[in-house]
Parts: sequence; C-alpha cells; structure tokens
Amino acid sequence: MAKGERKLGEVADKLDVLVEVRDARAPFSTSSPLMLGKSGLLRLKPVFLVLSKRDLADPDRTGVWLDNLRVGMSYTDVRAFDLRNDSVGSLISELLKLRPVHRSLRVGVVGIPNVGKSMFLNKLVGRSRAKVGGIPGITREVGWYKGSGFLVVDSPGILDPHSEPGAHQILSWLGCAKADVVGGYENAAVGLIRFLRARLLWDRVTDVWGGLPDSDDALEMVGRRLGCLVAGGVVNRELAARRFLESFASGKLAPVTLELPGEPIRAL
Ligand SMILES: Nc1nc2c(ncn2[C@@H]2O[C@H](COP(=O)(O)OP(=O)(O)OP(=O)(O)O)[C@@H](O)[C@H]2O)c(=O)[nH]1
Ligand SMILES: [Mg+2]
Repeated sequence: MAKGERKLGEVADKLDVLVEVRDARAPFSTSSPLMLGKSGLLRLKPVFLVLSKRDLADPDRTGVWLDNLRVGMSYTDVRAFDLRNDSVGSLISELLKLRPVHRSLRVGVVGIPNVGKSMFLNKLVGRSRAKVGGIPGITREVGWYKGSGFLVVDSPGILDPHSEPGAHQILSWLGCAKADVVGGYENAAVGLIRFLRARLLWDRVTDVWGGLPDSDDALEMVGRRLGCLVAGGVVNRELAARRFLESFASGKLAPVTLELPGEPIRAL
C-alpha cells in the first residue's frame, strides 16, 4: 500500500482533477486519508466525490448524506451511484468542463481499498479495462487508461496505517479491510452483530431470513441459518462468521447504511 501511495504522489502533479470514491454505507469511515490535512489532495485539486454501492445503502440515508456533503465548497460535486447499473455520463460531462484547451483532461481515482475505484474507472472509459474484485487489494499499481477526451489513473486502495484498530474493524465489515488482520473473522462478525443490534438495524438485516430466533449468541443462530455445521450438528463459528461477513459486505442481506452525518461508527 505504501508503494501505491508513493507512486500516486509521483503522478499527482500531472492530474487536473480527482475523483474520491467512498462507500455509501459508511461515507465518513471510508473517506480517503490522502484527502485530509494541510497537505491533503483536497486542498490542491478540484475533487469530485462519488458514493459507490448506492444499491447496498439505505436510500433515505443516502439522501441525507448527499445533502450534508454538498454543503460547503470542499467538493466540486457529490454523486451516488450503483456502479453496476447506473450511467456516469452526466458526471463525465461535468469533469470535461475542466479539460484544458490543448490536451486531454487527466483524472485520478483515489480511495481506500475495495470501495469500487476500478469499477468506476471502467464506467468512465466505457470498457472493463481495470481489474475489479470483491476483496481489498485487487489493484496493485498506479495505471493510466484512455477515455474519450480524458486520461484516467487507477490507484491501489490506500488505508491510513495510523488509524486505530477499531476503524479497521469497521472497514472489515464493509469488505474494505481484511478480517484476518483485525483479530479474525469471528471477532469481526461478533462486533458487527453487536453494532447492528445497538443501532436497531439487526431486524432489518436478518429480515431476508425471515428473522432469527432471539438468542444471546446470535452468531450461533446465523451459523445454523447458513448451514455452517460440523459433525454432531455443532456450528463452525469461524465459517459462520466468514459467510456472514461476506453476505453483509456484498449486499446479500438488506440495504443498510451504518452511519449518519455527525454520528460516525464506533466499534462497540
Ligand atoms: N453492488 C455493488 N457492488 C459494487 C459497486 N461498486 C463496486 N462494487 C463491487 O465492489 C468490489 C470492489 O470493486 P473494485 O472496483 O475492485 O474496488 P477498488 O476500490 O478498485 O478495490 P482495490 O483495487 O482493491 O483498492 C467488487 O466486487 C465490485 O463488483 C456498486 O456500486 N454496487
Ligand atoms: Mg482497484
């Protein structure tokens, strides 16, 4: 990741505009560390903000976030997309207004791992050029791609190495950090269940299963529901945790937004 950050730094001067991608389910926690601070990119370039995975987020809360993030002059524009299905044509038109007269516009796409940077880039250039994947760390190199009237740079997801472990755990729930480096799958899954219960989102998330029987050990119930059993009908907790986290991160459960403006997530 550090190598990616250095390489992005090397091309940053050549860029005219940046697009920061965040996950619409947690727009605060998935913000890029590169944007912040006195030397942050947000102070140096025009930046468009894209909230990805709109289809996996609560639509009302996405509306609240868009209103909130559009206030102030930090970002040139803020949009939310389902990058699997939505067109990004109107955003391309907005970007091209910044095109210098004698050459192509140079656009950089930045964000933390697994938020959808490469998927967004493929939408921009109109073809599946950059590799996309469901686990963090898919893009390894800074690479240029050609679009109509612009060049665009994809970059590896960059996390803040100094952020507290709780922040990494939250990112593991969204698939942006690997659960095995934050104390394991079981730890991450139990943390997510506790969080969803505390924020009254648990019933909504488990609604696809017709609800779950009330139990102090919700991971056990999830494991039974997902069929993660070993000999003797005992739940394999590690497998249950893994499957639950995968289902949650990929949106197989209900659309849910974990945080609201002014109410950032805290691992409980
Ligand atoms: N449902 C849904 N899935 C999305 C959306 N955008 C991206 N994804 C999925 O999210 C995963 C990550 O997408 P990538 O484009 O590889 O993410 P990235 O930010 O380039 O990730 P790294 O290269 O690892 O930093 C993939 O499984 C995509 O299919 C979206 O708007 N909706
Ligand atoms: Mg990528």
